Amino acid sequence: PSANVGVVGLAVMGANLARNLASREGNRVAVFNRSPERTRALVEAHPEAGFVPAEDVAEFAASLSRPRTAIIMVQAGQATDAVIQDLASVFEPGDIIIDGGNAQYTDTIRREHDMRQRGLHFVGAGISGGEEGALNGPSIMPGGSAESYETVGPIFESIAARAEDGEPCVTHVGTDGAGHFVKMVHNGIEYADMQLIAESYDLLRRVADLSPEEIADVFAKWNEGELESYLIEITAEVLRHVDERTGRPFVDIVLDQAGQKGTGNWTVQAALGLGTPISGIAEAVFARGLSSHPEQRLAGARLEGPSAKIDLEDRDAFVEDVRQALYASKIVAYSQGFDVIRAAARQYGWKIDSGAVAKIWRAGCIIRARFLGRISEAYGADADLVSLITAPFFADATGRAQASWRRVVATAATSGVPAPGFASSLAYYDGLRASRLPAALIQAQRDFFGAHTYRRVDGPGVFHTEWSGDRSETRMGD
Ligand code: NBP
Repeated sequence: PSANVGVVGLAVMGANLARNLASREGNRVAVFNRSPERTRALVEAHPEAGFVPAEDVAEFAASLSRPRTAIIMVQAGQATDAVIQDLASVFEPGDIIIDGGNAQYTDTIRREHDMRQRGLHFVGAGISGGEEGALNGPSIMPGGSAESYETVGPIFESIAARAEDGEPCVTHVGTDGAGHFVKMVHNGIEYADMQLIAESYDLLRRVADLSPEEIADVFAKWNEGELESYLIEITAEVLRHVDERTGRPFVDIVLDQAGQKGTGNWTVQAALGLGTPISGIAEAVFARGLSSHPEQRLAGARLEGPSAKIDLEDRDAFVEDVRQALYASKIVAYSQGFDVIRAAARQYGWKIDSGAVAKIWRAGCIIRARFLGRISEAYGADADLVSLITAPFFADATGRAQASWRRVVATAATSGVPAPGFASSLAYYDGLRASRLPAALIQAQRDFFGAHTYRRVDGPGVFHTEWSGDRSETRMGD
């Protein structure tokens, strides 16, 4: 056996990851793919990589030194299960199977359990950064046993993206499904981030009457400040791009229906199950949904509303308000994202270091952003932080932004431009702030129609009022 790590599944992601691995000192990479043509093509195209190719799974196993370590990069779902079973049939106790695909974390929990029964280590590793990241350095979110991380950690560190301070963007997230859960939430936050940027663009275009090119300049400028991030950067590039065929702004010739592959949806479903409000992410998923129902939108075009154009007294001030609204709403989205990670950690017994997660998102992944360093610091200062927004740095930032944020949400409403991300994030912020919520009324209604009982503000106990009788109160318990 001559290879220290192997890759199974050599489509674009697997091939790039294998090349990345092979380019790092100390790695010798075995490669295997169901259709052997793909393996041959990769080996032929990249003689410099020194790949050790295998035509079947037995040959692949024989080419790996022990403990065998193989990264699966095949289609999520059944294909992944099939490959895991194939590997498990030729691997021996102590060997490590890594799934680098976009698996559902519940599948990862099941697979880890199955493999553990067979004496094998199973690592569900979220890998972010797309094709480019796989080749040049992704952000990696592995979940699995601490023992397997001793072998897997150095391999991942060798290929991961590096943050500005040189730290590799990988950390042992937790056991079994923890890595894939965190990767899923990463994608959910990505949905929210993109939605907020899109709302900013829409308001600047339709309310402030700026051209795509002018808005590109605005985003490029924003990218020099606290909003500095990959997504803001590419937004400026997209907005500046002109369609070759028509000479029109590219953004105007793209059909306005945003697709989705499911990770945003999964994040919201998981949050619903865990009872964690991640309204910013949910609005982003729903907004893509709304965009993709042309028949409803065609019918809806008849509905009345104001014209988006309003007389702005000070356009620059409005642009700055939008920037502040974007920043504050983004803080809410990340805060909610970390809430759902922490709720899942409690549910599944994962010991997840939120600060370490924020750190590994600083480079290599789609949501890489300057302010992740601040998130990491906030959790570093207080590992039990109950809500990221309440950390001094973020409480201060949202506090400074809130007046702008309110003006933007109000302007969006009066001008008829939808801003569900901004509006719902602000409502969440005000919900957190409220000293008293109308939940009291809801609980009273629940007691009225369903005898669901209530607690009182003035002492212990659980009570029920005889709503259909004499309205006397009975103490039902403690
Ligand atoms: P695909 O998701 O398109 O899968 C193609 C690979 O799966 C090929 O190697 C194919 O083998 C193999 N495969 C299939 Br399909 N069914 C199989 C089976 N039953 N047994 C064995 N192999 C099977 O590849 P990809 O786009 O490179 O993505 C790989 C993984 O990475 C996926 O889980 C995807 O969700 C994830 N991904 C992540 C990112 C990111 O940004 N992190 C981006 C893109 C993809 P064949 O050659 O024999 O058909």
